[in-house]
Amino acid sequence: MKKALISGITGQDGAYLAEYLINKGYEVHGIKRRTSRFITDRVDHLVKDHQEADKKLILHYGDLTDSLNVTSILKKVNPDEIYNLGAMSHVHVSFETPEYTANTNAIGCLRMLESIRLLGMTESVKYYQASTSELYGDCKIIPQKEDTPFNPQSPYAIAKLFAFYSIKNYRKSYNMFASNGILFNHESPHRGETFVTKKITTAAAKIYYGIADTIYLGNLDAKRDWGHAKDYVRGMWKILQYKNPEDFVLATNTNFSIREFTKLVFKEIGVEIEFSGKGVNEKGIATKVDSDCLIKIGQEVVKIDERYFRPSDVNNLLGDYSKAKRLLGWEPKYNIHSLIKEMVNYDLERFKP
Ligand code: NAP
Ligand code: F7E
Repeated sequence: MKKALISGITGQDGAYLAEYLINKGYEVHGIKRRTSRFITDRVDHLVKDHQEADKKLILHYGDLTDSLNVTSILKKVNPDEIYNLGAMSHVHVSFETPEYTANTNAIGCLRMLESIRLLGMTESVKYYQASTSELYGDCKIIPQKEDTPFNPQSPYAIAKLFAFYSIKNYRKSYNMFASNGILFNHESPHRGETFVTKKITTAAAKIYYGIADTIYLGNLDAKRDWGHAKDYVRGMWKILQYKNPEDFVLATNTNFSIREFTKLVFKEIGVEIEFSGKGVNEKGIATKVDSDCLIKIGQEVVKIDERYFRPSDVNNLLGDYSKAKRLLGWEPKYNIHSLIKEMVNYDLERFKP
């Protein structure tokens, strides 16, 4: 039985990947952080199904900022595949916690690579690094693919740049099977609630039931290439099954602005909204209501709060996944409409009175 080690197993991608690998017959080990409350809700169903009965999921306490801990887990588990998904993954928060972000996202990756080397595992282990479309940053070339130059715009992206090149360096210097997945934004019902898509679907459901009146957002002009996390964890696995360690873009080849995404979400709950005004005075107003919800025509359902603007933002990300399609046979199964439908239905059910 193959063994996989996932850092960040309690996060969105870690949970989907653990389920995917268990279904493929892997024994899955995950690193969870010590916290004062339980944070394993995304994997609790797997723990219940697989920890007691056949021990296909084993969780270890750990932290990517702790070298001895990383080395000790690697030694204990001796995995065939490592998926390094652990990160301080919020771009806006990284401006407030740049040192911690670099320690986790940049040096955390280096700690893993160096532990693999010192433990003599370079020949036996395959390593996946969670790289990101944020590396392209303020990029004038559209769409972006594997050879598009990087221009990172946040402490998050700069830390991920260090990790990206560390992978290339260890691959070349020590002949390690280490690959970067350059993943564009991917979402799901289990996305963290401070990311914009989940924030919007959550708010739309609350406004639908009259639990809230308005959602406050920041930059509505930014465009993102949004896919579904389920498709992307399948891509991560495929990247490690390829004959050579290489870097791959996973994306949907389409993008939408935050404003367009918001309109699509409200349309899904039967409400048309129109935007008017400029900058911090822009508002999204309900103009047509086709469902039983408590939203009224003329209601200001979207307003701007400048707290959500970033010191520097990334405005136009659009991926080109043709390399992954050609070499891995990977393509996304979800599009923006099926993604939004699933997220909205989940949140409507969650807040149903
Ligand atoms: P997420 O939901 O925020 O999950 C991040 C995971 O990392 C959580 O399990 C978190 O633990 C863990 N973590 C944070 N700091 C850590 C530390 N110091 N030591 C060990 N673990 C730590 O993120 P995600 O959306 O699943 O993303 C997974 C990875 O892909 C991340 O590396 C992210 O940067 C990258 N990525 C994401 C996207 C995307 O659109 N989702 C796109 C490109 C790349 P807690 O649960 O304890 O907080
Ligand atoms: O922001 C704008 C915001 O926080 C998207 C992470 O998974 O994907 C994610 O990073 C856009 C930005 O994701 C709000 O300014 C407007 O332009 O959902 P987000 P992100 O920054 O793209 C990449 C690929 C990763 O690697 C990261 O780990 O939406 N925006 N208003 C807002 N964003 C938030 N969060 N909240 C708002 O109110």
